[in-house]
Amino acid sequence: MQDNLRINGDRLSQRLQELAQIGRIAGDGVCRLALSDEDRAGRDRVVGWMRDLGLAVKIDTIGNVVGVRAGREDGPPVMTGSHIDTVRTGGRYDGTLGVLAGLEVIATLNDAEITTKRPVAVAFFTNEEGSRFQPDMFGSLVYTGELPLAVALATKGIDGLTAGDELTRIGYAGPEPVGQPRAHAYVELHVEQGPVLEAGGFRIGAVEGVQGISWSEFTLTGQSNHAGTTPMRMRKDAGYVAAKIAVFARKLAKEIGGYQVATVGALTMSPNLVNVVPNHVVMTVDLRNTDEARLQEAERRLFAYADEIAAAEGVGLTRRTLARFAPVAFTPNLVDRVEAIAKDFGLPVKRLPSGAGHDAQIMAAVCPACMIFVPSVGGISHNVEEYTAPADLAAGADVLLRLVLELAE
Ligand code: HGY
Ligand code: MN
Ligand code: MN
Repeated sequence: MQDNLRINGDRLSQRLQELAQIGRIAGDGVCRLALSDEDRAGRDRVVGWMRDLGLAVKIDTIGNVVGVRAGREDGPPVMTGSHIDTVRTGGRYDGTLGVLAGLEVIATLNDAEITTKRPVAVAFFTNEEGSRFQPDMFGSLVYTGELPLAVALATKGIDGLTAGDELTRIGYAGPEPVGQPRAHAYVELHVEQGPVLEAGGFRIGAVEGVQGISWSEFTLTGQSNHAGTTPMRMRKDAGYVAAKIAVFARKLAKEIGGYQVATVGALTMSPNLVNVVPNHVVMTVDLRNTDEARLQEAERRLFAYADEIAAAEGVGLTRRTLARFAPVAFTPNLVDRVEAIAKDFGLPVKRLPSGAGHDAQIMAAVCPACMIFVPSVGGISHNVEEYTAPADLAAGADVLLRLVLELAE
């Protein structure tokens, strides 16, 4: 009976559509920055669905929310989930698919009146994106003990507000100690956010691991001066140094090759006026690679170059690490199961690494963990045009259902 069990794809798409209205932005995108009013509204909606499905909802001191469905026996639940916070130009699937597919698994078990041996839990973690408060995977890092709660609560966001104050303001500073309930295993369904599955005609990704991530913030201090009267040889131009660092980062990624990527995503210049040589720039550089040694080489070369060009231009430079994760490998036998289940369902499946960071890479430190990917049309994500076909959403959720059932028995 359980082999023929499938989720209800329409109900899943319905919920995705409804949640996407919360924080909706032009172009059918979503903006629910972590701990914002929109995040609160999204949280309230998902907690409401959790309660409607009969889950026991627990909120911990960093605002992670876990809905637990009782099993025939007590003990650590099989956990699935993801995040519902988004970047500023977010799509409707990044994170939310994993949470709502988890709820769809619960609804399907309820409809079929199946009680699994182990409890099953659906979680959403606080601030996975790391756009407003760094680092990313914030909530799952606190859940696993890698990021101390006090440090997380004291973290200042890009708007100067602290995570603790914002968490209290939105009413999600929960009573539960972090790290509860300990998971028996963690499985996360997520859109690929890259071009690989679509390009190869694959429907499912059996994710082997997550690449290493290095986020740095550079603060450059020059001298504001008159754009017309200051000879080029007398300038201390922070904007020029920032531009040189950005061009170097791009060249470095090309030279290292392979999976190496480099992104200058955030850059603020002051006084940001047409006729003033900029004296102050804050910029970020995001470096990633599946190979830790190569990632360290990229960091070493970038940092050395930045120091060199800043010194040559008489511009002060300080650097701060915003996030740093080594590559993570998922549990091999779980990756094998994702691949085998997809084949069972007749779904073309490919093993691949994740280019994006996910809560699953953090959970892998405390329990067996894996991820299931479904294709992103055009490989687009962190963009309002993010799209995954309903049939692929349902296929991914069916693979999730089957794996959760296996792990929960
Ligand atoms: O940056 C990332 O990879 C993720 O979206 N937080
Ligand atoms: Mn995500
Ligand atoms: Mn994301």
